[in-house]
Amino acid sequence: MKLYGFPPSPNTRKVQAVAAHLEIPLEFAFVDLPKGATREAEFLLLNPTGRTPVLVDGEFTLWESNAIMQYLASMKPNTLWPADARTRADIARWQFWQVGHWHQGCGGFLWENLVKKFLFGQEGDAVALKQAEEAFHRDAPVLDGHLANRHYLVGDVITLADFSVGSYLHYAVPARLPLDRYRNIRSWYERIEALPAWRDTAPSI
Ligand SMILES: N[C@@H](CCC(=O)N[C@@H](CS)C(=O)NCC(=O)O)C(=O)O
Repeated sequence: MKLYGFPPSPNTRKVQAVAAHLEIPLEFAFVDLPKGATREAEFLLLNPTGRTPVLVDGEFTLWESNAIMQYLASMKPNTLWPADARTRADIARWQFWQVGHWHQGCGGFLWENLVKKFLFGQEGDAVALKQAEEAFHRDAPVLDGHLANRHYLVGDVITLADFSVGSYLHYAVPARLPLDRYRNIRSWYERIEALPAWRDTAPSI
């Protein structure tokens, strides 16, 4: 199987972390995002939405990082994505929440405070940062409250949900995520950071 991705992106890294955790070998194809490689015709044949990551498994091509994570984790029995229907629904709930809601705050901070500087040498836009801050403080209390008496998001062990929701936090400091008041989120992310699969897939920048 071949994964097309950009290692500094949280969406690529969470897929790589799942593969590493489950010891599923993946051939890696670097997609040069800063050079606009996702808009080239060859890449658009893989993913017409022009985004990474993309997994190619023989004749099957799959995009959307959370779908790729579920597909990889379906290949063998494991605790990241157990077979039980309710546990899967619970994990999927958090993965949908990540992409639909949590991303608004986290993704906004990453884009404004980090990616813009890295790609274009620009400072973050004050209005966009204000919107990201509002979204962040709307959703972070829910996550923090959920983690008050739990080590992980679903059940007692790490699952796909933790990799998806936690994926932005590697950049908490440079993206200036306002995490100060969310102690439970910070200690939960420390548990994710301690995982070999997360450490081994850390981007070099
Ligand atoms: N919901 C998608 C988001 C993918 C996405 O936004 N990927 C970004 C990198 S983080 C990308 O490839 N952007 C390329 C571009 O916008 O040109 C997923 O989870 O896979």
